[in-house]
Amino acid sequence: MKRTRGLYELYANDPLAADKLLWGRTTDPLSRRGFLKGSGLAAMSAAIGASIPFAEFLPGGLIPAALAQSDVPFEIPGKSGLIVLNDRPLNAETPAHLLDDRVTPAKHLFVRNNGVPPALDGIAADSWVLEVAGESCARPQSFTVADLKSKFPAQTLQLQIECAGNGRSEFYPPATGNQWTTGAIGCPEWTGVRLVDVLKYCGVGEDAVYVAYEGADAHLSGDPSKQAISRGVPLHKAIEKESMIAWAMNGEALPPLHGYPLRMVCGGWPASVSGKWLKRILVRNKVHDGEKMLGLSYRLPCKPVAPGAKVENDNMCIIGSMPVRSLVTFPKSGISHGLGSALAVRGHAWAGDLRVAEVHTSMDFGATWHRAKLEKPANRLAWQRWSATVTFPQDGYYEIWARAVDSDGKSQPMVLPGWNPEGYLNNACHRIAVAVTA
Ligand SMILES: Nc1nc2c(c(=O)[nH]1)N[C@H]1C(S)=C(S)[C@@H](COP(=O)(O)O)O[C@H]1N2
Ligand SMILES: [Mo]
Repeated sequence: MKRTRGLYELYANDPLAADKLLWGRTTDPLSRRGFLKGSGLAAMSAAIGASIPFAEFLPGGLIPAALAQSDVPFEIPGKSGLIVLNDRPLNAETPAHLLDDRVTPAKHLFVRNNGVPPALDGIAADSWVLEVAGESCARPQSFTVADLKSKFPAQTLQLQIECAGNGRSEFYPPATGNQWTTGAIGCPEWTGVRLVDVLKYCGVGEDAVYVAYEGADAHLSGDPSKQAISRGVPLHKAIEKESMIAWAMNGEALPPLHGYPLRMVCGGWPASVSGKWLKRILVRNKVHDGEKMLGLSYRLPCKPVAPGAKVENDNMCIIGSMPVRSLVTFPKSGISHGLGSALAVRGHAWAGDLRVAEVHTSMDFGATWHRAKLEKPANRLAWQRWSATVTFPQDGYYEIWARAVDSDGKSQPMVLPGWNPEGYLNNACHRIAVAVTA
């Protein structure tokens, strides 16, 4: 079931967890005394639109009346128009028409958390320490954010990140997990240092095969011995010049939800390899075996299987580069359009480590296709803008489908790609509805 969650539902489920999620406020469950200060207080003030002089007396787990009695749809602080799929951990996706910007603004970037993010209060970028270690690291050492900025050249690149589960909601038999539709994708501009520069500085052993991350978020159970997620990439992906350790997104410090103050960004691969709240980088002498690297997580049957089949662990292969995909970001699905004029449509297309070679559109359910105009990416691993005009033969109901083809000649499937147990990599054509009026 696809559902959005409003403020009431969030608070009804677990008021103290809602407080923590929305305002970063930790509340003592017995006294209901919250500690609302710093960025948490700022977030609540911004949502209400005024400062709160007696904030220290506001009980924890209570929806501020200004929000509770408002008919304005509630928003996650810093976000606009996202659909919340889950609140613990927070997962929210972006409707396609809100991904129309060439560079995805922070307010429209999807959120995928596996655990409990570090509390916003008290994280100072200046005192944050990133450690580089692992069996195959010759000179393990630590860096502050300032060290990274002073020791290595900075670069700014536009890189797409897409959750491997994007599109999961369409698979049948269904897979458990977040029921993403099409919105777990974004392509912001990231600033930071090249991962390869930092790795070289610390010495990469000859037996190194994998580079992994650990973040500062906590496991949902609260058990400090468990990690929420700890994934990585093979050495060849880690040392690509586009793979980076970023401290800024779209020219501003990383937003707390997106990994402040440091995160990895390895564009074109499942976004789960782009570790947020980055505390440790491990140079491994074997395929990394951290949380969500093993079993069914981020793996596909090495050989295709029938829908619903049981797949043994040793027939599961780790997902690498993401498949070719596209979105129609303009117009918004469901619009009405007059028969007399051509309709301008546009969107983005991306293809993991590859380039997009062609985009085609159809307005007759895939019977005929027309090649769209396709722009070059801002840089490697950035999505590409496509645009087309569509004319309709008569009034009635139409769908516009978009289908991209990668530089190896592989096309998006029109309906669904191969089934897999966890519902990854559904890159089926995106479609929008258009009512053409006479
Ligand atoms: N530390 C940490 N890093 C993480 C995650 C997480 O839960 N914790 N989620 C991963 C997953 S599964 C995805 S899809 C992306 C989402 O990035 P975003 O929330 O910035 O859009 O972050 C990845 N990095
Ligand atoms: Mo993800």
